[in-house]
Amino acid sequence: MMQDTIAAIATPSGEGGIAVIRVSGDEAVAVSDRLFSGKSRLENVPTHTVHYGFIREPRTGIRMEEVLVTVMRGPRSFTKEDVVEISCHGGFVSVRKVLDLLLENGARLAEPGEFTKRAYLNGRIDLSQAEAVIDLIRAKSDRAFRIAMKQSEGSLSKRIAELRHRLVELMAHIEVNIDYPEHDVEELTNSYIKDKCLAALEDIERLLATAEQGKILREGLVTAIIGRPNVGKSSLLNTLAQEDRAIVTDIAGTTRDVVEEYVHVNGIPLKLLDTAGIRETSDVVEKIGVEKSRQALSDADLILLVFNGAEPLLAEEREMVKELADRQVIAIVNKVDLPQQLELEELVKAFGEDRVVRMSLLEHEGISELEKAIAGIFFSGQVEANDLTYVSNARHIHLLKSAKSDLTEAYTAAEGFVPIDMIQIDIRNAWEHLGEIIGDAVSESLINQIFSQFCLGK
Ligand SMILES: Nc1nc2c(ncn2[C@@H]2O[C@H](COP(=O)(O)OP(=O)(O)OP(=O)(O)O)[C@@H](O)[C@H]2O)c(=O)[nH]1
Ligand SMILES: [Mg+2]
Repeated sequence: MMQDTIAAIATPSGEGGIAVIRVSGDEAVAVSDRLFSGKSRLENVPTHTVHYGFIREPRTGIRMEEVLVTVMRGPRSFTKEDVVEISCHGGFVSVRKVLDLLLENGARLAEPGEFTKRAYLNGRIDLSQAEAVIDLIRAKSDRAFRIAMKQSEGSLSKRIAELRHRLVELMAHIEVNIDYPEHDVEELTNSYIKDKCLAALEDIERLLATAEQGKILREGLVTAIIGRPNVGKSSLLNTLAQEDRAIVTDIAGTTRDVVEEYVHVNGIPLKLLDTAGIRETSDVVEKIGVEKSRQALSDADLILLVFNGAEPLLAEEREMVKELADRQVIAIVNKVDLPQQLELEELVKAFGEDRVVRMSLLEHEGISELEKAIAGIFFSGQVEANDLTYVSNARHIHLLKSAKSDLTEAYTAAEGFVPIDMIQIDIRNAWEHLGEIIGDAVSESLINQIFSQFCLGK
């Protein structure tokens, strides 16, 4: 079934300089040859070469497109099958025409993710690498991209394989002990099992510790800019976005709706939400805006709480400070270019010294201090900044947690002198759960579900 030849447009739809159609399968070269006319037939060209020519409608011989065709014979290709990539003009109609001709001449339209699925089924990449390809396509920041790239190269797979290898060794030891109790192998004491489980648990912990950061790098740290009217919230959004995204005026209550913008601070992606200033109001529109601000406030991972340094704290601001005591907050005291009236101590006491930043958005002061404070929060998880093996996929996190609980059980059992063949079962479960991350023994429906997340042509 996997032998049939598939084709799909590999580039996004719409106008572009060029568009690429990818064909993969046993017949990839033969099907392309039916349409292609150039200096030589594609079946005769060396692998990994590019050829100029035309796509012709085979029945009439009419030239449809001017193309460059790349031939990559398996197994040295993305799918390990014969692959032909046809680059043609970027207009939607011309690409579509070429694709239709391929489909009329022996290829079948690929399902979303089918190329990557073949790469997986043909053993070129494992499941976690395939999933990283999805992340690569969706990466919203340089950093997220680099992490996905690392994973697609197999950095997570390697860590998982090492872990599993050590569990196999442990299982083998236990096996020998069960089969030949008189055999003089390394004496298998409960403390030996406990040591091995503990070491594996530490590794799993370390991977799980990266999970939170990994998710943020993929999706952006949801950051709400909150404060009463006119303190400079929209000015802050514009400064961080480096463009005038939100309207700034000296009228209190300028922002009515939530304004969203993706920005990067020291490589950390933030999904910034500028909100309406929070105050009591009888204005119907503003009231809805304030409601939305409160919603953004409760959903946020990080809150940038903005104050006007030129005015003393109001009672409702004190209330807010108290309310947010157990959230991730950076207090921003804005307008330090004006004579100051705000008591800093109160904020320092509530949020801590390095979480209170004095700024003048008008004069562009304090920006690097704010960036430092944000990075401080992000990296407080103590992940080495250069260790790019992040776990960010919900499926991987779930499986790591399962393996963790299996090994914890094995450890407890060893402590309680439970018979070792019972302990063996827990260790095997952990080994299997870890295996599912890289696609060892996963069900077909799971594979289909994972690959259906891909876009067409990938
Ligand atoms: N002096 C001074 N004025 C500032 C500073 N930052 C912002 N402003 C001014 O403060 C006013 C309000 O700024 P905005 O950014 O619109 O404030 P906001 O918090 O979004 O206000 P709302 O949307 O009404 O809640 C504008 O006139 C800004 O020019 C600053 O650092 N110093
Ligand atoms: Mg505003």
